[in-house]
Amino acid sequence: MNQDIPMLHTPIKDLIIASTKVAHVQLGNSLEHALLVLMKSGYSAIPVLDHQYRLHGTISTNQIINKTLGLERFEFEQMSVHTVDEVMDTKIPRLKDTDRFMKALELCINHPFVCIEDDQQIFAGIVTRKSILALAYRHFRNLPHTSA
Ligand code: 4BW
Repeated sequence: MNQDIPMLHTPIKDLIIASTKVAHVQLGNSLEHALLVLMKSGYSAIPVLDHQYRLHGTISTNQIINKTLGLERFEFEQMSVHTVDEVMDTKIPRLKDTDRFMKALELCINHPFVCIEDDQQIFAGIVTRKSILALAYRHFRNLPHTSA
């Protein structure tokens, strides 16, 4: 039955935001630097890469702020002491651009974006919930109307 739905055959390649356009931080960067990148890019979470562009995890504003939470105040000075390696989320879903669209669709239920990597674990970009929803919307909009 799935064979009848053209949307499901969309190559993941067609949905990728290329790595060059994705804001990211590197292993070893301070939390202060990561927060700056997050605030300047406007995104709430971004990938963490190493110098070879391999994907290690993602980091969010929330994780950084939580790390600075003291008993009675935010200890913002901690942001220059700690690095992204200490707080990043390493248990993240990953896709290859050869994976099926259904896999991306399923992962985007619980993740606002999913990172794409190649066979050498080199980061290739992201697929966002927005691009998946836009594709689904175009598909449903073009379906013939049924009378109620
Ligand atoms: O700066 C922004 N520009 C645009 N065009 N849209 C934005 C921006 N910031 C937020 N948005 C919108 C998008 O619709 O708000 C949604 C939630 O953003 P988020 O999660 O919580 O920062 C955005 O939805 P989306 O495009 O489906 O993106 C889902 C998530 O993917 C974002 C962010 O964590 C990540 N992301 C998207 N584009 C990115 C990126 N991370 C780094 N670089 C990019 N270019």
